[in-house]
Amino acid sequence: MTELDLKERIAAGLAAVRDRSLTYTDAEDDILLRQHSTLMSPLVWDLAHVGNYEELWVLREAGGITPLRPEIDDIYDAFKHPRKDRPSLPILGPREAREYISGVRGRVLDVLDTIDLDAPDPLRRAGFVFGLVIQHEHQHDETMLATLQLSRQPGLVRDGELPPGRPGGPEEVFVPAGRFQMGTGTLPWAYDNERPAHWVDLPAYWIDRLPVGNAAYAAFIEAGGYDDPRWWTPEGWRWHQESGATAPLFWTRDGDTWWRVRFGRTEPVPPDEPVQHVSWYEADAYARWAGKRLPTEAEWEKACGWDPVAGRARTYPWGDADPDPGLANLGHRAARPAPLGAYPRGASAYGAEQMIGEVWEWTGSWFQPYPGFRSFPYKEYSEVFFGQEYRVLRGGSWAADPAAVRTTFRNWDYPIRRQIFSGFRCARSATPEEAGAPITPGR
Ligand code: AVJ
Ligand code: FE
Repeated sequence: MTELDLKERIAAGLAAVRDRSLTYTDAEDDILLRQHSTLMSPLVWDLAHVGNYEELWVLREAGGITPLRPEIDDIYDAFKHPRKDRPSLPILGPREAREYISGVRGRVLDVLDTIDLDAPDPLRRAGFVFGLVIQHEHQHDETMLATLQLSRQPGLVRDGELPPGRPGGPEEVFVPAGRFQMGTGTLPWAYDNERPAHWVDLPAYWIDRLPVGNAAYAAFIEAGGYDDPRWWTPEGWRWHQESGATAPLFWTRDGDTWWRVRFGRTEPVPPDEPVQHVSWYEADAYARWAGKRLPTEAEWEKACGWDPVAGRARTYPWGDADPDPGLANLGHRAARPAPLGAYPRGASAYGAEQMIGEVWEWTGSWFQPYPGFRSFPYKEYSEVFFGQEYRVLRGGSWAADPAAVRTTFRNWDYPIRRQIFSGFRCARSATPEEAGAPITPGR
């Protein structure tokens, strides 16, 4: 790609994400200023925060431009103020926020015009800093969608069409033992936590071909899954007792029928859709009940992206081609996951489907650095979250934009969280007989 093409791609990416943010905040002031849940910021905080982040990284760090409004930096520093405290901050109102972010954006486009994207400086090289702010804004847009879902206000979020499901097919696919390359050293806009690429050797395992669906999850509930401590870790059982959770968030039962609230409207729970709004503890308990476990992060990534014939990692399960509407449910095409089996063309080399899009999939792994990790461009993106507090989620949800989703992309959250678009699939280790006699993937 020439530098000019790259600049055009960046400009288009910036315009698209801003369009998205403005759509989600095209609501009355009260909706934007209110705190719909103590878990979330007021929507207008997210809106000005993405502009402030853009100012910090593109204008000041890369562009060398003096601060436009240094007095507001503190308000939009996510580390200084937890979400629950943000409504009491002197945040910009909706009109002021829109003016501020559009002022920043105008200058960002000026910087883009003149900047040298071939510069050796890693912030500029290949437009990294622009990729950073585009992905950051998309991530906040997904957060805004979670806030809008929690608001239970109808009419604020666009719905749409999705391909039909494909019933049947094997439950699991087989991944033979062997080394694969995890993470990336080449994707120019990858975050620091995806680097460096490194070899990981895994024993053979099975992984579900599809995410766990609502019908399967309802069967776990019917079978008394929430009443049996055998399926839960001690912390999970404590969370279940304290929270009183007995179904995914936003589900209610009426006789034999499960209903859910989706963006302010109540509808029957579709049996063939991936389950979403479950905590890590619920995913982990379900997997144990099913006689399986959650995949490790490495197992998830190998099943998603490794091409054993070519001996290289793919950017997406299907290859390196950009996502399209026939390959994966991304970018808020409709405000829900697609039915199970909807994307046969999107299958991975091992035959796993719907690994990208649909729901963020909980893995069994803590959010930890890869060997040789180096924080870039700042510690507060990833490094301060490493440890045994956050579980990794993979794959991206229907609400994630293609710009911020790929085989190597890592997300993380507390194991109790379920306002995010979280689901899961299960895995299990192969028996010695299975491991010794490779079975071809079931497709
Ligand atoms: C990677 C989704 C956990 O939302 O806290 C946004 C992304 N980092 N602003 C978050 C992020 C800084 C982050 N997650
Ligand atoms: Fe942020």
